[in-house]
Amino acid sequence: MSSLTSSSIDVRALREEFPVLHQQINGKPLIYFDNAATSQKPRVVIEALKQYYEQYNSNIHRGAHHLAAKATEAYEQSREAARRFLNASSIEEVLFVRGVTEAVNLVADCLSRAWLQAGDEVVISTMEHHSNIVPWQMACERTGAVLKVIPLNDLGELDMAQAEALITPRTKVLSVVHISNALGTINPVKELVRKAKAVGALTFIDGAQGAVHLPVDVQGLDCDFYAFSGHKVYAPTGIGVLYGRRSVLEKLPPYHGGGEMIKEVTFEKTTYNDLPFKYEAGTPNIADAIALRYALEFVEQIGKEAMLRHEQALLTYATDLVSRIDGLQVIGQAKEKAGILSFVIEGVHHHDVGVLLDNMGIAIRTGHHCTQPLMRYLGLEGTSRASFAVYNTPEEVERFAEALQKAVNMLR
Ligand code: C6P
Repeated sequence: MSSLTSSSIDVRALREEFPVLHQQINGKPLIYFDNAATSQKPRVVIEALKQYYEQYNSNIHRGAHHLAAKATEAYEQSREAARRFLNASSIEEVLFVRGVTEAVNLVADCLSRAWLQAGDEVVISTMEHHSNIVPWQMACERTGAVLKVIPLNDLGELDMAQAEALITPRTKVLSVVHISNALGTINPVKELVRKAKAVGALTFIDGAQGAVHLPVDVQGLDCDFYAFSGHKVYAPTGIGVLYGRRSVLEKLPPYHGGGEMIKEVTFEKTTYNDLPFKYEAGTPNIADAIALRYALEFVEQIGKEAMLRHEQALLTYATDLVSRIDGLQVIGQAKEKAGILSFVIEGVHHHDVGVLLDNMGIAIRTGHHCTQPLMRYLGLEGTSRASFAVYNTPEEVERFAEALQKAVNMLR
């Protein structure tokens, strides 16, 4: 693999859209391989933020003036873009949140007040991010429900036989990650949702990594909830989307109380607003929500399939090159994997790898990746992780593999 254009995507042209990529770090051209943590932002997104603040900054759904109307329209257009992105059937099912963490907290909190009871079971998996563990533990503590955890096989895939055994009529919630941020595994979420629905459970898919690498169709998946964070999909931080099935959201209580989420307030009683506003208390993150639309359209224009092909080609190439390094073990060898490469190297601490690569201008993430239970399960303290985005190139992968070999030589 030697050309900048490894697929139908013109990566050279695309890189021009990302100003941050064109800089030197420690005297070397930046290679940004920390995309699973957060992706860089294209000019259209940065411009959308600038335009909002320079031209029509205003609160939404409230003012009678021109700027308020313009901001409200842009905000709601973004909701429509998110609806299309997830193929939800209606904008009433599309809630703006800060990100996946807030989405899981919202759902777990509401379900703990209106769905879960003592003795019920919540099924998650061993590869969950802390965001999809801790809110459920809190919900279980509050209700007396019990957390059950699907184990993995040696490749870092969900053990589907065990999943089958764990999903029983006691299961009231199944909450699993679409793509593991630590292993890269793409989970068979449709099959899991089908199993959970067959026993009457509600289903939540953590799409923090899934939404950027895979086409998502919430109607096809038939899940009750699906969440993603904007900042991993080329949008700003502080904005994300929670899809919720309308019939479920209608029955659940609100999460936060305050302005916007009400129809009428008296000191005796409050009636709640219609969906989606029932779940959007207070002045929302207007600017970042508006910019989200430009990021989603940017992704749609390139095409998720083309992006996935490009990122998987980089993954295959990188896996091949780094596997030649003596003592390197790839962590997560699932048959279905997205552009995330976790590895450990015998006799070398992952933190030192990160520091030396940074000295050579290469940004990766090292540590437990907010998946401490997974690391414990694997008997690891942490890994080094390179994660790819649409603007990364085979040439960067080659430089990364060379730099990694150099780092290992220095550390041994
Ligand atoms: N993972 C990573 O480097 P927030 O922070 O709310 O945007 O997303 C949380 C989250 C939930 N689930 C998965 C699968 C994730 O990957 C993340 C965020 C980053 O892997 C930061 S820890």
